[in-house]
Amino acid sequence: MRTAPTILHLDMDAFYASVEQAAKPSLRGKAVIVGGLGPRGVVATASYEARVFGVHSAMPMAQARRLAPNAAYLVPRFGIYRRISEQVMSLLRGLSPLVEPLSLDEAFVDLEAGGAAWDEESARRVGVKLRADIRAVTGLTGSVGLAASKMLAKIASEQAKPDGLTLIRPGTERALLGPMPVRTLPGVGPATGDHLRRAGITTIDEIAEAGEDELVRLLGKAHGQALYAMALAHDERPVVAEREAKSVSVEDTYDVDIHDRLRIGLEVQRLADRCVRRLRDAGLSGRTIVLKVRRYDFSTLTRSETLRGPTDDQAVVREAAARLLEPVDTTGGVRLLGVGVSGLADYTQEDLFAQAHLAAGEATAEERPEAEEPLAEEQAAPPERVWLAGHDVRHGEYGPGWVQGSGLGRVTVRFETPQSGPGRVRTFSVDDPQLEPADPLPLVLDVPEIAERPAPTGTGA
Ligand code: TTP
Ligand code: MG
Ligand code: MG
Repeated sequence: MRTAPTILHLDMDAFYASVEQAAKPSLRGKAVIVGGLGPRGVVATASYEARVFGVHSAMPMAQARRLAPNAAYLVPRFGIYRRISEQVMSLLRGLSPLVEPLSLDEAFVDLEAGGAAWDEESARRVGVKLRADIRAVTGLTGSVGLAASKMLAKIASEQAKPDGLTLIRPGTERALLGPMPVRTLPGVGPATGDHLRRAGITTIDEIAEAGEDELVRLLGKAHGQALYAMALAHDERPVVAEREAKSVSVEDTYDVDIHDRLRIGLEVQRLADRCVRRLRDAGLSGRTIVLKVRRYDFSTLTRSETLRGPTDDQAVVREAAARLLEPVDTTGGVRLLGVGVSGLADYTQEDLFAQAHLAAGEATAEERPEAEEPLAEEQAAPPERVWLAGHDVRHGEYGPGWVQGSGLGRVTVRFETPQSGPGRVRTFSVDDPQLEPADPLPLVLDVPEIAERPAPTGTGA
């Protein structure tokens, strides 16, 4: 392991909710909940003001409404989140060629590889400047963790939240980790956590005390050994630059449309197997299983399911693909079938134990409904005049605003912009000809130029 805290982990604070607060002045400092608002919707995220009420990601929306009835409830605006994510990632790439994004709002950066930092002091300086640059460019806050390994850098940024920076001095890792709950370690989700607790292990120190043999006995060889190493703060995983391939997929077009349901099912299994082979050949695993079906009339449908953690297990991919096929209507015949895996990783980051059970056939696969953006293809654009809460509109007379709510033939709009003060609400008929959907407005008007990668700093310093 390196001796300087030069691995940086960045994670934006309450990302979707913070974007909404920056865009909508009337929501700043307020409880804001973003997610699916339908009957089966789940919370994508909640502003820190809403977390006080116990609302958190992945909670059913109905439960959130009970906990925080007065919060603002908004539908995600993926387009603007993606745009801001690109701004943030480009700032990170200014620091080092080794940037490993984990999601829209999160990435590891190897500061040593870029020559941007080589010791504690230079690393802290880079982290402080990065946070200031992110604020200047996006108007938002992100938290930074600095440590000598990925695992600890991520734990550090979590500790820094919200709007902070934490640096873990090399040499202090064991003492810091010891009293923390086992769930802090990557690879320990609810299932593994429960399993360990039943064995009397609740803290990371207790993992270390139990010893490697006991961990292997409890969790199996691979998981037991990995967890024991992490409990001792051993983590040698390198920061891996963004992969070219974001997904691995295979598909087949059939000369004659297939009608037979059984045959379609068999084809999907075969494609799943081929896809897993490709995945393994590339040394990858992935979290999201995607099924693609093109029907006789060329209408194409993609459905996806996101697992708790990355997999390269044939049985898991087969099962997920079969589940995805189940509700698809194929009566008119099928022209093309495809199976893919995206959300790629080169290690299993999430709940390893749950994953093992899944592989063993216990159906604990979990869709992450509405949390992820639907796949691009054939998720038909929403009809023009659906007024989703939080989405942007423009009124011929009153200008730009956003939908605060709609129902009973009415839509209420709050007229404000990222640069205005809190605005006023007006109500219109849903088919008011003056009202139309609009593009999101930029959060920051004069985005400052941030210097490219710093000039080589010389290693003698
Ligand atoms: P996170 O970084 O996990 O959470 P966050 O940025 O909202 O809050 P924190 O300050 O704790 O980092 O996720 C980033 C975004 O991803 C989040 O704003 C919304 C989305 N998301 C989902 O859609 N579903 C989920 O279950 C989670 C965890 C996140
Ligand atoms: Mg975040
Ligand atoms: Mg994140």
